[in-house]
Amino acid sequence: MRSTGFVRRFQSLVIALMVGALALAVGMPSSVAHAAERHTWQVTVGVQTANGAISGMAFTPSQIFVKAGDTIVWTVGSKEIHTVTFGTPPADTDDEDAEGITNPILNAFEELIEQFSTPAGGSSFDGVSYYNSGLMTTTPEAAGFPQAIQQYALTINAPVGDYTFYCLVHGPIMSQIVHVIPSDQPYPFTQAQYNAQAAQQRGHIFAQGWQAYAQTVAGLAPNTVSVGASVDAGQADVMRFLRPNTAIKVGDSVTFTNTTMDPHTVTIGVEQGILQYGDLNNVRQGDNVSSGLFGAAFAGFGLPSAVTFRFTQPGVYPYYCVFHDYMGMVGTITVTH
Ligand SMILES: [Cu+2]
Repeated sequence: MRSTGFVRRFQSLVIALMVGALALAVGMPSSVAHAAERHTWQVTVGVQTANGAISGMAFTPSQIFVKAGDTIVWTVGSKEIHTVTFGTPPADTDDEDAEGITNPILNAFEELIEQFSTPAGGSSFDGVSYYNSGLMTTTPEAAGFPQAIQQYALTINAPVGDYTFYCLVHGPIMSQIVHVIPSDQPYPFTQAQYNAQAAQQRGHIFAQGWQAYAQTVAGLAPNTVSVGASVDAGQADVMRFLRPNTAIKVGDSVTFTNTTMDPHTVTIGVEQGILQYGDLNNVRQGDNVSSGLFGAAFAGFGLPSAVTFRFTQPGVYPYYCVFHDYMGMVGTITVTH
């Protein structure tokens, strides 16, 4: 009896396994049917350390495989501003001269901000038209763009093929390939796998940023401040004044250098715009003085890659970057007799 019962239980187990296998086999056509189901994929735009010091110009993951009917949701992961863009933006139709902006630098800035901020293309991606999310940041108010968004979604209705999305603010160095695959092909990765890839990418960017941070500080000449630092032509950016606190004597100077691709300023006192103002050669307590936008990347506008401030009165001079103070780009010059 016992053995019969055992055999019976064993047989029912075998039957259960067979039924299970049959269910799987029967399930196969229905999993093909599942392929036509719409998936939603999550992607992060830009990465930044919690303290804002290291900012990565990257979509994570850098590649994603989708099928027609799927939706991609891009969520911004940084205080740094970015866009999700496909194709070439239309030529500027606005007349900045008519708006009274005659300075070529302000004109160019105005034009770029307009381009970044203008959403285009709607929510269905056809693979041909121009698409733009508009500006994205985790901190719209602090970044100075209250209209900026945190999420952007597109439903993919493009033919099978590869499509490169990029960030208008940071150019082609910050891009992502969206592979649209045939609907009868299996997805090569799950969302969990993409998340793991993204975490790995993020870790790599942050490590590179901190390494650039340490190397830049180690290589600084006396009374010199590095305004940011870059890795891989800006793939990772250090959003800090490097060695931000400098102590000097009255009559001494401090030189600030910007070798990165980013626009930065060194500004003391009340902000009065993004162009240079005040007497940099004779900085005194209570002065409003600024380097204005400067850096190696802006030589085309006749702007310097380094600026020098000479302090002629003792005191503590806090300074900041008008573009990136909200990320923590601030420092102090202490002047004593
Ligand atoms: Cu800055």
